[in-house]
Amino acid sequence: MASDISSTLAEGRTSASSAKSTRREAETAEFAQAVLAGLARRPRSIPSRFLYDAVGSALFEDITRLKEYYPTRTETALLETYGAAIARLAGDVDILVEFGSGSSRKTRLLIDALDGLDTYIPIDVSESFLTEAARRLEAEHDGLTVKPLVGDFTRTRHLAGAPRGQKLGFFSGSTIGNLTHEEARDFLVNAAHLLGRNSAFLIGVDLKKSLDILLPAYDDDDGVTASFSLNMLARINRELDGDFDIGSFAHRAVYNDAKGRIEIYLESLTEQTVQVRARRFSFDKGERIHTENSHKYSVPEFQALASSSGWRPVEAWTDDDRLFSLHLLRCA
Ligand code: SAH
Ligand code: AVI
Repeated sequence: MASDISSTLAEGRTSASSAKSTRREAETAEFAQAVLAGLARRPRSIPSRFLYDAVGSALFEDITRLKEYYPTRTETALLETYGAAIARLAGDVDILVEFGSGSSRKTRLLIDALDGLDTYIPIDVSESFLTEAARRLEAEHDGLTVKPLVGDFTRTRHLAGAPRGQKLGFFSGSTIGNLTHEEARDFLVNAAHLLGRNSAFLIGVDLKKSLDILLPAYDDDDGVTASFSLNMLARINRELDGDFDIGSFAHRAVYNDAKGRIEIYLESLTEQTVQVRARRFSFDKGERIHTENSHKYSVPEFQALASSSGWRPVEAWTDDDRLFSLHLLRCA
């Protein structure tokens, strides 16, 4: 009997670890495809989700603690102040689904405010970070089932293993701002299908503001954001047999007023040739790779986007300095 159980457990472990290595291989293949295509096109660009391997996720956590980076502490304060009101307006919730959950630190405030929550489904592309955050959260909350889903939230078409029940979506940190308006609309339309009829959705959205506040948040004095950006090149070296000289690229953050977004680039400081998976890419001095956008919205701008994407705005909360907003939406 004991050996039956242990062999079943061992088989379970084997299939779980082989699923994990298949997933890793698929992620590396996608990364390779995105990098090789992105370095060959003009302007050069690599999608921002590839910033988040284990190193990138840890660096992002460091960013959230910077004095210059106001979004995390402001959103946390909004959740502390309005958590009870959010829970009341959200109504009965059985399942909380979080997109780009990261450390799930802010989620604790929402979980504590929601009565009778049964299941938490965090979705994130950064596998080891997600697994560890989910394990910690489950250990802290008796009776809460945590079902982490590894993957790209823009391409999640069903919630594998989710029980039936009323869902609340949570998309914190203004990660929606990392999507273009078109991508954000597609994401919201898909989320409406995923979360289902009459579901609610709580989304943290960074507000438009003065460049005195905005620019340092994306280019801090200690160079943590620069390390986060440059990790894209370090990851290429680690995973794709690249030979980027990290010191000969610089992090650049600029505000594009017409598009209402911070744009982040890696700029070559010299004329140089780089090799990735045996393909050569030449850079002129000053040539850039676009790695990230971070769109900023006024409250009416975001409400208009949500309304055109299958969601009805219910309430929006902002801090007194109007740095950040939290939007509660209902599936239309
Ligand atoms: N919500 C957290 C983390 C924000 S950082 C907070 O507010 O602090 C953005 C998170 O989204 C990271 O954990 C990153 O791994 C994840 N992420 C970014 N793009 C993603 C994508 N396309 N699919 C799934 N996860 C993604
Ligand atoms: C996760 N995301 C919302 C962050 C942002 O503010 O756009 C990522 C980030 N990039 C540099 N600093 C923070």
